[in-house]
Amino acid sequence: MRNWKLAISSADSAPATSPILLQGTVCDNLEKAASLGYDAIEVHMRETEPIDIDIISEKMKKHNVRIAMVLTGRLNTEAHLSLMDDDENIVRQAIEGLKRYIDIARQLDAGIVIGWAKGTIPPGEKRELYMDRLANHLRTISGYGLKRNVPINLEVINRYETNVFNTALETVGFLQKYSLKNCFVHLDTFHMNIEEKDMYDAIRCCKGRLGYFHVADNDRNFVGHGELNFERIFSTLGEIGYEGYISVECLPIPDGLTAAKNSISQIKRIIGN
Ligand code: LER
Ligand code: MN
Repeated sequence: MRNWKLAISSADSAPATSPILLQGTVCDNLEKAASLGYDAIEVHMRETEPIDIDIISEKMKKHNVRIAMVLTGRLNTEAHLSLMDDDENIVRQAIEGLKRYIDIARQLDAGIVIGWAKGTIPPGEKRELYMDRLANHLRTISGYGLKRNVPINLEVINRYETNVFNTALETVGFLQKYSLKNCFVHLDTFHMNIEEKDMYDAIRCCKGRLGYFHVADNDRNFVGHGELNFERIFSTLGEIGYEGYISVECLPIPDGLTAAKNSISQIKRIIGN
């Protein structure tokens, strides 16, 4: 199969209920990821966090490991900002925050992921109005990213966490309808297992638009723990010519290190590198 690069989720710290496997400084997590055989980390962080690009770049070079994505969820969970909010001031701050994430990602040669920071549609409200608003703001952000060579990946997340972009088809349809450039679909097998009628067709419908791929088993434990058919999942990714990262984002059960080791050994067994 393809020679995909493998990434692993990381943050400075995270509760045990979050699908974060490495905890510590970016430098420490880069080193840990490399020693576990991963090619990259994805970093969950705040856009206001100071980072020392020179030291991080040196670490990346030394261990031949990269930063795949900067994740923006904390803009919503901690700062309560989102792109679909009714309050223009909140939206303005959300856009500024996302631009700051793009500035960080540019320096790290990474992309960004937007999941919860897009926000949700309040119950009973007119959906189209909010989707138009979201598209409008994503156009601003993706244009800012395009000038800086930073792609924007929209994560498809299950209905219990959000009410926008729950399926691959919905997300592809949105990108097509609004002709958004520099925006890609980000799938996650945990969410797909909840929402998609057929996971393989869901991957197929993202052909040419898939920018990032999270893996966890059906119970969000490490790859190989549950019932998902990763042979078929990876072969479908190959079929559509996906060339991005495969990133392990699963629960740290029994602990982060064991889940990281188990996942990578299963993935390498299947993809054969
Ligand atoms: C983030 O990548 C994700 O998948 C969400 O469910 C937040 O945990
Ligand atoms: Mn995910």
